[in-house]
Amino acid sequence: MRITVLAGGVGGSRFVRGVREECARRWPDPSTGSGRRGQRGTAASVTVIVNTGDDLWLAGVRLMPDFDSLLYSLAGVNDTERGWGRAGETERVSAELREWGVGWPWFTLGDLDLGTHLARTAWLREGATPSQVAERLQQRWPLGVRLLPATDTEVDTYVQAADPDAPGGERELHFQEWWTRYRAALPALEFRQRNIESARPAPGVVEAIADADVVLIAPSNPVVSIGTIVSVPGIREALAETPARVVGVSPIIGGQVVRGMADACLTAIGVETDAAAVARHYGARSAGGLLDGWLVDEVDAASVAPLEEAGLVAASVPLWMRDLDTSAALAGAAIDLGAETR
Ligand code: FO1
Repeated sequence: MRITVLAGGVGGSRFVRGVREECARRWPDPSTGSGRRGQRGTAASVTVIVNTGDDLWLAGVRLMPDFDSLLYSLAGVNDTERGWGRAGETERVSAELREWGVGWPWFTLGDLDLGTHLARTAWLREGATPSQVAERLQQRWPLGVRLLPATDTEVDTYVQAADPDAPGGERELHFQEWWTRYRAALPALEFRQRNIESARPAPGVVEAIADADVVLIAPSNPVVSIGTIVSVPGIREALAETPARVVGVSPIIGGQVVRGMADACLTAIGVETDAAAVARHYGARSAGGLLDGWLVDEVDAASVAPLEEAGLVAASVPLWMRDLDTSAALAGAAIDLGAETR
């Protein structure tokens, strides 16, 4: 079984942990038994195409927040409370940087996390591509899945936002500033990924989509996470052409975002914060869109019938990923919906 997942950071990490667990239960790898941290191996192969639109240069180092969230979470070294960064983190270097006026005072670079950014930046400076760096970072922990940055081109997302204090009433700021400094409170007018027109899928991305048995779209931000991945020229085309079924999971439950700022992003592009509206935004593959199947929460069960009329195979299941079991059950439902749409 070959499963390819399109994912962003925090929601993506929980979902991918569920996919890994469900694969280990359904298709155990008889040769591995119980690995480090009790992680079981699987005979299935799972590839995750990771959003790179949240990436940035800060204080001289390259940050890849969604990649790192997946890396730390799958390795079991993540801060589960905050949802990003390393467990047991300290912030001594960040405090020094603040004293020097380097970086952003509202943006914390943890000491352990900075080790990752320094290693990544050193390898980039030596000439490695982001996907080669990603491969090296994954050698440290047995993740049980392969993480691929969507593109090696820097496609950092900038937000055109309304700001009454700015000349002309609006200004452009990096997505991370818009989110971590203003908590999305400056109304977003537009999201722009730099260099996106000239970006190319990273090595292995198109193949992972073309050769998959099922492609899953994680319950990640439809605009700045999944939207960025499918805006890389060549990825949408690969999704259109793959013989695999493409199944998405709604990041919206009962008209609310599960976490993050997807509601502010959806509003900016004129899409309602609603599970069915996100499905219609992605569109049915039969009508030139991305999806064959779509999972909504049980509270959104009323949208299943209209979505099926719009050409999707839809189902309602519990979407809250409270723990590994509920994440694995959700992943299993998505895999099953992929088989059903065949
Ligand atoms: N999120 C915050 O809310 N505040 C921070 O200071 C912060 C620092 C940070 C450093 C490294 C990293 O990889 C992620 C970090 N995040 C922080 C999370 C990040 O801003 C976002 O939640 C994601 O990019 C959105 O998916």
